[in-house]
Amino acid sequence: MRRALVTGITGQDGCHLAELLLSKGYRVFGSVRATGSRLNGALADSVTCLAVDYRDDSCFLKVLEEIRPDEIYNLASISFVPASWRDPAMTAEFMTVGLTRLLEAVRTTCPKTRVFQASSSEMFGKAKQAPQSEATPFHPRNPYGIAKVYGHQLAVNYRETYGLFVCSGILFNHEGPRRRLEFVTRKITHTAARIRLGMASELRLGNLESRRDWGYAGDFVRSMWLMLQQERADDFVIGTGETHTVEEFVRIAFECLDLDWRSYVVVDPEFYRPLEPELLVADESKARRTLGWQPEVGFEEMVRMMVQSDLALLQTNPSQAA
Ligand code: GDR
Repeated sequence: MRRALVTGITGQDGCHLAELLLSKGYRVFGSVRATGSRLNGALADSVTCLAVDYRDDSCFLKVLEEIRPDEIYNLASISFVPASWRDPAMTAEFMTVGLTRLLEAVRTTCPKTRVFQASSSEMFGKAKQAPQSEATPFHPRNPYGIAKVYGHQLAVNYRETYGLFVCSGILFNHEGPRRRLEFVTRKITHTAARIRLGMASELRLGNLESRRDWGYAGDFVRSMWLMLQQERADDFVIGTGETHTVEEFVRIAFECLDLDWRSYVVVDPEFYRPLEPELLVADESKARRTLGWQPEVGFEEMVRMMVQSDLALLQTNPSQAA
């Protein structure tokens, strides 16, 4: 039985990936912060969770010696971009030192283990060209993007220096019903559902003109697995190649609920960002060509899925209304 370790297993991608790996017959281990969250529901019974303190030099050594994984998916990260400005030092420590300890442990304990590193389109930031491919230079615009560049380059260096099988997926935005409420997509679908049910009266948002290349998280974790099944380790941009504005997302979400968004949306400067990236849009042609990967869930289908899921969640469990 193949064994996989997923760091950040309690996040959106961690849950999707654990389900995919279990469906393929893997034994799945997940690392969680010592004092952090736990898995709920069906996954809690099928995944073995191990507490890892990233501040401890030998944290991954013990875990890797114990479980000897065939594959490691490093998804643990700060994920909310504005939070990286609130605590840039912690962002740097967690995202760069944590990965360094992981790769050192792989190098010394199980150098044949294959590693996936979750890189981000935020690394492109003030990109000089659109769409962005694996060859586009990085120009991050926040501590999150800077830390992701460090991680990305470190992964490339462990591959080139030590011959480790390390792949980076340069992931554009990916969403779904498991997205946390602070991200704009889930904030929209959850609040729209609350408005429909009479639990809220308005939706306060920042820049409605912001554009993103939004894909479905379930599609993205498939690309992670595919990368680790190739003969050669490499880096791949993963996205849909299409962009939409926040306003388009809002309009479709409210239409799903027979509501006119203009009656409920309030633009609030509190949610504006001081610096936005330039137009971020994926050139994912290498992933399509080499991995045979393509997104299966389209933009509108994903918005509808998220709205329906929030409506059902709030109807069965109104305590989720806050
Ligand atoms: P992002 O996602 O920063 O792109 O990072 P987010 O959903 O937070 O923002 C997307 C865009 O929406 C605009 N926006 C708002 N955003 C939030 N959160 N709240 C609002 O009220 C709001 N109003 C408008 C933002 O300005 C922005 O332009 C995500 C994360 O998953 C990262 O971890 C990942 O690396 C990148 O995607 C790729």
